Order: sequence, then structure tokens, then C-alpha cells
Amino acid sequence: MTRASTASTPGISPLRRRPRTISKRNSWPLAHTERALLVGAQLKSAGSPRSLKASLSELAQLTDTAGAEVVASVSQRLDKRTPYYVGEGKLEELRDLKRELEADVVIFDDELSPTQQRNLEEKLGEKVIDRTALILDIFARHARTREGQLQVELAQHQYLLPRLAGQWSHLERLGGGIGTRGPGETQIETDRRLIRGRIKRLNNQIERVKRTRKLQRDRRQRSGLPVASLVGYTNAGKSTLFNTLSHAGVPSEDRLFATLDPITRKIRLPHGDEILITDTVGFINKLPPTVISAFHATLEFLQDADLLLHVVDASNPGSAGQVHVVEDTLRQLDLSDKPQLLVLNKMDLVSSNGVQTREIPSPHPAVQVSAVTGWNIEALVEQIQSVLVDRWAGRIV
Ligand SMILES: Nc1nc2c(ncn2[C@@H]2O[C@H](COP(=O)(O)OP(=O)(O)OP(=O)(O)O)[C@@H](O)[C@H]2O)c(=O)[nH]1
Ligand SMILES: [Mg+2]
Repeated sequence: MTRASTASTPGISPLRRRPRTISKRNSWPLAHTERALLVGAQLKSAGSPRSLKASLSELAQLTDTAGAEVVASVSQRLDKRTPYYVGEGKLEELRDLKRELEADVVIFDDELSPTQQRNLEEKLGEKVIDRTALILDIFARHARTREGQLQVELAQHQYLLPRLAGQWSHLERLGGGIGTRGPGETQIETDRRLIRGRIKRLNNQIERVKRTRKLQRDRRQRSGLPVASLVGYTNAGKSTLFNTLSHAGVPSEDRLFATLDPITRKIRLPHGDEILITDTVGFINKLPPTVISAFHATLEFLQDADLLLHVVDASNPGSAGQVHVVEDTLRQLDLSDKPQLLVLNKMDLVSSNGVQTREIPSPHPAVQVSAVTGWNIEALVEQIQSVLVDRWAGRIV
């Protein structure tokens, strides 16, 4: 029973197999496009109906990126937390809706606790997924480099471990006896031990990759070139801007988390100075701590940046909230003190659709651009030059 529910969690590698094979077997799309029912809940004290709606529409985009079809979205504002994530009445409604719409999977817009997950599986049947598992599934599809793949696998195992532990303590609570002995019990213990061993090995492997990366960083530092790093909410246009600035052919897509692995290019500024520019994974609201910690090796290279170019999709109605999420994540990564420029991107959409530029509260200087049309890129480059070259000059003195 335990094995079945473990194996059904998308993006989570069943044990004792190589992750690549498994994630192919377990990730979307399956034989047919899966039909997904989305569920979002929010404590009334924790946010507005608008933020609940925005989060659910982001979940729909994530679901689409993962290759499933959204058949309905259900939301509820709650007075207090519940064992079923939503209230019991809503749960009945979900069960009926799932049957009626023939949904294959129910996706919840927050990380479910192991107990909530088990409770929901009991009520709704197989295939209950949370936001974290969905994000990990997308990451597993998009990781191209060895380091990216190792980090995704680490995050998946860290996500899985307490869930197995939860199932284990559930059996312990029954106090042994009929139905709790035998292969099931041994299996959970074995699984936990295997996962711990795998986590340890993954950490070692990541550590080795990190050491190689550090050598590259040292070499780069010796090259003495200043570094500008693109950061920002997923889909803000970082890779498009990277391409515009460096004439590289990095894939950019209207999809969340199109980029996962970091990339660096050298560019020459108009006055002849050379700098390095880097592109990396985007941030998202409710980015699970396991993902941030697993991606530490990738995100660590942001520490080397002399300037952060915080790219914002200015045409998005939720841009102010997205800026807030990015600033929060930068704080968690200890990067808030870095010099920063706010790059208000997609300005071509802002003017042509009559969308107003929104007030974005930020202490950093802002430049409006369009990475797609190239509009005002010179002004951005001027700003980059003035921050980086001044700093660089300051360094040699
Ligand atoms: N209209 C318009 N679209 C843009 C602009 N910049 C980027 N886009 C589009 O926005 C989508 C996302 O762009 P990306 O460059 O992949 O965004 P990203 O920030 O790298 O996204 P992730 O790697 O997924 O985090 C693509 O469809 C781009 O064509 C812009 O200035 N104007
Ligand atoms: Mg990108």
C-alpha cells in the first residue's frame, strides 16, 4: 500500500532506480493528457480573495507546463486550518466534482502536510498532488545539466522523506498488532534508510560539482571581470533579456521555469569594458524551502554578482506582489545587500494594451525596457555600465 502511494507521487523517484528512468515513467504526460482539478485555500487572515485567485491561476499555468489539462478550479477562504486543507463541506463538493468531471488528479495550491496528504487520499482516492510536487515535476523535466539533475533529485528525496516518515508513524500509532507487522513495516524502514543514504550520496556529489564550480569562479575572479546576474520571477523575461544583451540563443518560452541551469556570457559594453552576465532559475511564490536548499549550489553563484538585474514583468497585474516574492527570496539567500537595478520589462505590452505602469515600491533605481523589441535597452546598458564600471574602478584603487 505504501509502495503504491509513494510511486504514484509525480516527480518523486521510486527507490532503487536511477532517477531519470523513473521520472520519465512517473511524470506527465502519461498515455493520455491527465485531467486536473485544482484546489486553493487561504486563511482569511492571510490574504485577499484577489491573491487567492492569482495564486490559483499561477497553479493553472504550472499544471499546463507539467502537461496536464485543468478541468476546474475550486477555492475557499477559511477561518482556521483544517485536516483536509479545505472544510469538510468543500471536500464533499470536491469528491463529487472529481467524479463528475472525470478528473484523474487533484492538485492543491500549497505544500500539504504528510497527514493532510494521507487524509485527502483517503477521501478523494489516488493522485493527490501538492504545489511542491508539481514544481519538482517541472524541475525534473527541465534540468539539463548534471548539477541541475542532482539538485532536483535531492529536493525530491527531501520532499519524500517526511512523507514516508509520516506513514511510518501512522503505523506506529496503531501500536503494532494485526495489519502493522510484516513486509509493509520492513519496507518503510528500508525505504527510509535508502532515501537517507541517497540524500547523503547526492549531497556528496553536489559538493564535488560545487568544488569544480568554485575553481571556475576563482578563475573568473582572476579574470577580474565584473558580474551582472539576472534574477526575477519566473517568466519575467530574464532569458529574453539575456539573449538581447549577449546575442546568445538561450531558449526563452512562455512557460514557467523554462530555465533551470545557470549560464554565463561575456559581453562588451559600449565604452569597451567587458563584463560577465548570468541567467538562472526564476523564483515563484510559495517556493518550497526544500527546493531553495537543494538549489543552493546553483543559487550560490549569485553571491559572486556585483550587480543584480531584477527583471520584472511590468505588464503583469500581479507585478508588485512578484517583486515582493523575489525580494523575500533574495533576503533568504542573503543577497539583499547587493547593488540592484529594477528592470521593468515587457513595456511594449504596457503601452499597447493600455495597461498602466504599476507602482512598484522598491528602494532600487528602475529602468523600463522591452527585451523583445529592444526598446530602451541602451538606457539599461548605460545604467549597468555606471554601476559596474564604477565598482570595478573602485576595486582596483
Ligand atoms: N511582449 C513581450 N514579451 C516578452 C518580453 N520579454 C520576454 N517576453 C516573453 O515572455 C516569455 C518568458 O520569457 P523568458 O525570457 O523565457 O522568461 P524567464 O524570466 O527567463 O522565465 P523562466 O526561465 O521560465 O523563469 C516569453 O514568451 C518571451 O517571449 C518583452 O519585453 N515583451
Ligand atoms: Mg529563463
